[in-house]
Amino acid sequence: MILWFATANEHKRKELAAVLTGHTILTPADRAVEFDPEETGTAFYENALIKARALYALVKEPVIADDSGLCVDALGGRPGIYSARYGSGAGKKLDSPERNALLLNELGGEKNRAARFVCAMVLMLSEDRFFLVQETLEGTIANRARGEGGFGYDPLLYLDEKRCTVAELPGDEKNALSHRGRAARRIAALLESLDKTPPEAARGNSGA
Ligand code: ITT
Repeated sequence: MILWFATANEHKRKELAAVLTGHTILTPADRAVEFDPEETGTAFYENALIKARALYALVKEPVIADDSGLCVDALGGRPGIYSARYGSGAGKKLDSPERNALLLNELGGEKNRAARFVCAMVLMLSEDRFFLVQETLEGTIANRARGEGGFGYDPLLYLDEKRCTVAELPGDEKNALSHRGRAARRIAALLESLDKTPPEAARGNSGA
């Protein structure tokens, strides 16, 4: 199936495509579709729905959207939905290493380093028909950034069971346990179950 992915983030696209094999993933940039919706929601799922609705309105084909970020308990859940914009504003835009340095600095010597990645993912099949999942990856904030893999805050989230940060994991291992990998596998299963739904049942017509 052709699935539009409402993102400008190539890392997200790679991670999603690795799970949704057998489907064609298209992003707005692939077809020069102008797409930059304002993320005005106050929760991940709201922003995921905003992105899905905005792209569906443009392409009228099935859309997936992902809103995600890092939530740090000792920072009251920040940067959370503002993860991509953390430390930015007034014409200033930080890159990932700068955001990571800022977060480490803000957290300082805090003992409670519990944190998690969150991914809200929406599959929108029509304006009124959509599915929403939200998954997490739990860890702790490392004392320093470590690892070259992944993207964003991956060098900061340390996984006890793996004894390394997410950025130190090979890509397929990240997907096997990550917030996005988990959400994408739920969407993949959903797509498969929809494929198996006979059209009569999908129309609510049992034929009786
Ligand atoms: P789109 O809105 O175009 O999808 P974006 O990068 O702006 O791209 P978000 O608004 O969802 O996406 O912001 C997510 C930010 O959270 C992202 O830029 C990273 O900084 C961080 N993030 C999300 N998933 C991550 C992951 O798997 N590993 C590391 N950081 C992640």
